Amino acid sequence: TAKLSPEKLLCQLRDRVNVTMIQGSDDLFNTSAWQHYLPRKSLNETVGRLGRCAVVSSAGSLKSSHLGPEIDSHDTVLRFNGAPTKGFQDDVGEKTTVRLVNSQLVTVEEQQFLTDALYNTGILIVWDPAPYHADIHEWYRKPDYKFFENYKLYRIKHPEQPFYILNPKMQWQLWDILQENSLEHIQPNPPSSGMLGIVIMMTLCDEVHVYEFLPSKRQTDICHYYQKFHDRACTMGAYHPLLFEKNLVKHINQGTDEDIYIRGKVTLPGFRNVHC
Ligand code: NCC
Repeated sequence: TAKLSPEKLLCQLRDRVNVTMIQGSDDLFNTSAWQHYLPRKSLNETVGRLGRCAVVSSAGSLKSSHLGPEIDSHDTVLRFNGAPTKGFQDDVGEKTTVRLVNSQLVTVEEQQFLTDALYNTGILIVWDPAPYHADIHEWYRKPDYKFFENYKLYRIKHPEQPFYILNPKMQWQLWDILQENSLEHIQPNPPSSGMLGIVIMMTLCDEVHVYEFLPSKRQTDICHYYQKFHDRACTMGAYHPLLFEKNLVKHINQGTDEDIYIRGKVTLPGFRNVHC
């Protein structure tokens, strides 16, 4: 269904999606108050150049996958939102280098973001569903969730842990490419954390392996590997354009169909290994 060749699509992603974190020099964040809270080092300075990276979706199909050792063999592992490792090491591994969380998780009291020790490992990145191509002023005034206060509270509690705010322009640059490469009209909601995490890692790593974003033979209606909750929309999408994201990732996969079927595994090049 995609309109561009895989090679051209990779070039579009590399050249049009700017993965940046909010910095103390950005408009509205260049106040002494904000500069005090934002990490002093850039994400690039913090992580350096990454080699083999794993992105672990939260899908129920990770259950009984025994992918843990394979996932942990990567230099860097990205996980999402409240996805745990404790008690699930055999299927998802135990290494967490980066955790990408949405602004709802950071904001909503019941999620216990400020108190659950799960979040105290690795580098944190939070993103918020900003209005379509909103400038930073509009977004700052009207974030989808008012996560700024909890961001600051977390930073006070854990000043040494790197914690970044994803620049919201990225999600719509990526959405535009998803839309251009789909025959259908896509709902104007931002890509899922999963898709954002994949592209973030493509900017940082030499090679990216993604687990159970494209479902394997273990595909199930169980939403998460760590919960009993059933909902097909978790895999197919409702709010997020998940189906379109998955079609695009399938199109640029450099691994085999067998790897998808057996391991739920996709292989993607880091952007520094994409030559246009
Ligand atoms: O469920 P969620 O996502 O945290 O999952 C992380 C990413 O894994 C991929 N996934 C997940 C389940 C599944 N069966 N198949 C998958 O492919 C997706 O790429 C997904 O992005 C999110 O994207 O941030 C999301 O967050 C949850 C929820 O807010 C958090 O888990 C915090 O509790 C959303 N669920 C609800 O709001 C009820 C979900 O829609 C999207």
